[in-house]
Amino acid sequence: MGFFDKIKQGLTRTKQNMSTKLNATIASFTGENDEFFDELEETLILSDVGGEASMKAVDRLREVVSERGLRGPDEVKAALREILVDMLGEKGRMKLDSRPSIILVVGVNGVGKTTTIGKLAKLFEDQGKHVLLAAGDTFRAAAAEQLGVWAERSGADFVRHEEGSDPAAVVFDSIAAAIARKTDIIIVDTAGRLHNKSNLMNELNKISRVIDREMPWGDRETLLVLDATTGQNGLLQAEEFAKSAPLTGIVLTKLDGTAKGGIVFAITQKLGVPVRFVGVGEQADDLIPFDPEEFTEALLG
Ligand SMILES: Nc1nc2c(ncn2[C@@H]2O[C@H](COP(=O)(O)OP(=O)(O)OP(=O)(O)O)[C@@H](O)[C@H]2O)c(=O)[nH]1
Ligand SMILES: [Mg+2]
Repeated sequence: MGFFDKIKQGLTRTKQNMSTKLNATIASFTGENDEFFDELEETLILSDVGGEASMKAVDRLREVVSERGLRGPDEVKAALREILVDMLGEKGRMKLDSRPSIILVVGVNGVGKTTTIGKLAKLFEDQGKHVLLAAGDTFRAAAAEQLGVWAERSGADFVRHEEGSDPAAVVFDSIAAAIARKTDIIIVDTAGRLHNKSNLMNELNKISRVIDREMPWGDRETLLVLDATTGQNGLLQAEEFAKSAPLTGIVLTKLDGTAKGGIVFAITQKLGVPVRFVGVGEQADDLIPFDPEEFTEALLG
């Protein structure tokens, strides 16, 4: 199955919810009137696009409709599509050129960090890149085993320490091993939950400092994993995590299990951080590089 079909399938529930309502609203367009724009805004908000992003999109659409003198629903739909694509930002890619480069994966427990790392390892290994997985979640029993299984599946190297040990030391050893083995990309798994929140943030800070110190020349991405099924809640989590390390990208998981795909727009607006990947299932190839145009197309149909 191609990427586009995959994203379409992953978005089935969102489509049923959002596209149907959106298309119905757009079909009712008969010319500029406040009622139409209010209804459109409401439809977007109900589709989890978020108040701020919905208002922005509709305000822009008002401008475009009047500037270009748009008439039928088809023209309005094309304009809305353009605006939505625009809101999602550039297609962009992660900068992982140094050898090694490093991806730090953060997020609250259960959102899909370890699974995403497994999928990423497969994606990079399939591209001929050599990957090392660092078991930085030393808190939860069986976390390292779970990551080890993914390492084995994808053919990635794997560094772990004892349960309860210092994750920063795991990262230190992983960097040394990656340099010695000429590994291309290190991916660091982290705990989603510790005894309390400030412990977690301190731990992430410490890992971050080790990376600064050991590979100041290295390219680094910090990916925040958010579970799409939690909707707007994820935005609060993001703000917390952003304090511990500057985020460079979002991975939105479990899009296959939710009608809340519209949350992608709220996330990009609110955080100003691009969505890099979306997760659409539990299997190794259920991770899709995010493309604003494909996504919007899949959504609006
Ligand atoms: N349907 C679906 N399930 C997913 C996706 N990504 C992850 N999961 C499932 O979500 C559950 C939690 O995934 P993990 O990868 O263990 O989450 P985690 O963030 O590492 O959790 P902690 O280690 O406890 O912090 C697992 O059952 C995964 O299979 C996705 O894109 N779609
Ligand atoms: Mg995990």
